[in-house]
Amino acid sequence: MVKDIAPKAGLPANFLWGFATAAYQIEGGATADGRGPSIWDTFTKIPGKIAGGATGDVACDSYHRTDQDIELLKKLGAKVYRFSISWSRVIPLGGRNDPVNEKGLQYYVKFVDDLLDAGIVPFVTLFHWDLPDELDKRYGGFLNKEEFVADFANYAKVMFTALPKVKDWITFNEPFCSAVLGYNVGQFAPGHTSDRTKSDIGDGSTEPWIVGHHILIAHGQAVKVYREEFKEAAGGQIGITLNGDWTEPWDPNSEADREACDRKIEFAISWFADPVYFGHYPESMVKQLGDRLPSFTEEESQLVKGSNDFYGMNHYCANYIKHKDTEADPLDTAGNLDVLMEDKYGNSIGPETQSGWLRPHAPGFRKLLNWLNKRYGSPIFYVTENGTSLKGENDLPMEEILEDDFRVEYFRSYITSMAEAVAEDGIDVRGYMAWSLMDNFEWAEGYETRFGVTYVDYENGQKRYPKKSALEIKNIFDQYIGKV
Ligand code: PNW
Repeated sequence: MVKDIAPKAGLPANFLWGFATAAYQIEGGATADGRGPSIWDTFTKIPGKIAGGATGDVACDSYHRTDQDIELLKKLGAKVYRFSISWSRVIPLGGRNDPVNEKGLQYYVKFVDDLLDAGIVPFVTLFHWDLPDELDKRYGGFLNKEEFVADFANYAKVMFTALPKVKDWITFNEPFCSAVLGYNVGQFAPGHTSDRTKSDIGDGSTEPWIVGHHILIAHGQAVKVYREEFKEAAGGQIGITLNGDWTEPWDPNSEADREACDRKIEFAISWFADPVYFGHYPESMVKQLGDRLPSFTEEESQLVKGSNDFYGMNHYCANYIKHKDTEADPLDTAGNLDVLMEDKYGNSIGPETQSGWLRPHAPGFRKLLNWLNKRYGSPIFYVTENGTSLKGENDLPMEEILEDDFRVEYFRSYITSMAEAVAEDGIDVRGYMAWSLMDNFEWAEGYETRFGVTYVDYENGQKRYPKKSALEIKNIFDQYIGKV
């Protein structure tokens, strides 16, 4: 008789784990010390765009509370902290001929020093969606290849120069979201869409592909600058962070649904990862999008190909995928398929959360790591985000919010799935950053959706209170670290 053997789970002794945030979501200090507006400062002021009319003007006030954030990280046992730089805090107008704001720059210099003094590794994202507003107004932001690429590369160089002690750099966070949510759905800044009831600017059938293309080239250019001028001296590494969920077929017996599962991952992840690893777009996208998908010149292809020292992986959930038999709509960005929460037999992919798109399904984490590992030739992985919201959490009294057992279970199951991928499948995952260190400005959902392991009391001076999950993560990692 064959006994069921539970998969091994374990992580290497030097595994880096900790928490992640992003500048616009936590910093506040919107006009402090000469910071200029980003497209999110502008977008949040448009009535009806953000739940509750919220903005990031104050957020968690981390601009003035770095000491509290570092104390919190120490208390939770974090070894690494992923945060992002507000480009318009450092270069208020954003461009390569615009002045650098020394005070804004010094905020990050001191923060990195303080983190290092506390024994915490700074993992720095250069761009987490907050483009300087002036660049959007001046030349159309991401849509203008020459200007955008040159300005991003200049900004990246300013940061590489100012922060020589940082060894871990992410160029862009989730370019998929900037491109699709910002230029097709219109739910994110700058709010372009073909839906004229929502905005009178944009063409959702072409702009997202152009934006994604230019972000890839800007990423490649920043990596080139880093490798030529900084990498060796810093002993550092650089990569891009991509978001993507696991997919299961709506009908497991349908070949078309199974193919659609791969196509969905290609449209979400390989859109960026194929150029970064292979220098060209996936065949499935070329086939569906035709001329609407830009193409790389030979020089651009060479610039982008091989531009990851590591793969930055943001991962939250899974979906069922159903192939569509009709011809693809020009506004489609998913791969001509339906994304569903239930399969053909009515099985749910996972329990509901506060986020309509997010249903936990932990086995998908190990499966997606394997999918990526195979396609991209066993890269080094850092999980740069993973976490969950809780249905109705914001309506509970604080004492109940602090007992977030659902989130504890989410982290336990997801971290276990990752530790199985490492111990059983030999995947080289070197770090994990939970989203998020604390409740914060959750983009279009404002402050109504909480992703933090720490409760932030927005009514009473943004005071921070660790939830149960904040303290449990350490126990979960203690169980696995050193076991491979
Ligand atoms: C990530 N979706 O974004 C971001 O990197 C974070 O800034 C954000 O707070 C976090 O996930 C939680 O939402 C996503 O609609 C936003 O599929 C939306 C989606 C996916 C990722």
